[in-house]
Amino acid sequence: MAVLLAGGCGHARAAQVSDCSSAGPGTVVVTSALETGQAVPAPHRVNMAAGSTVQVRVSSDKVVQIHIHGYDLEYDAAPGTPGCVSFVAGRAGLFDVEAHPDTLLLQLEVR
Ligand SMILES: [Cu+2]
Repeated sequence: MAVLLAGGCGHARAAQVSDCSSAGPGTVVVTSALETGQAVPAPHRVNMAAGSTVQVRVSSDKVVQIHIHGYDLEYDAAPGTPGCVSFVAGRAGLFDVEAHPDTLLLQLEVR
C-alpha cells in the first residue's frame, strides 16, 4: 500500500507513518466505510489523546482516495482492499477524514 504526500489541502505533514500490520496496546483503531457514496456509520467524532498511535481503516465499494486533513495523509481504498494508515497523532485539533473529493467520513479530535 502506498502512502503519499498530499497535494491538495495544504498543511505540512506532521505524522510518523507506518503500515497497519501491527496494532500495539493503546492503538486507537478507527474504522469507516464508504457505501454508495455515504459514510457508514454516519460521520462522527473520535476522541484521542495527543501522542496516541491511530489506525484509520476505510473500506469502500469503489476506488477512492482517503485524506486525513491536518496530518496530510492520503491513501487509496478499493473494493476488497480497505485502505489503512497508522500514524502518531502528535498535533492537537479537530481533523476531517474525507473520501475525496468531498465526502466526510469522520473527524479525529486530538487533545
Ligand atoms: Cu481533503
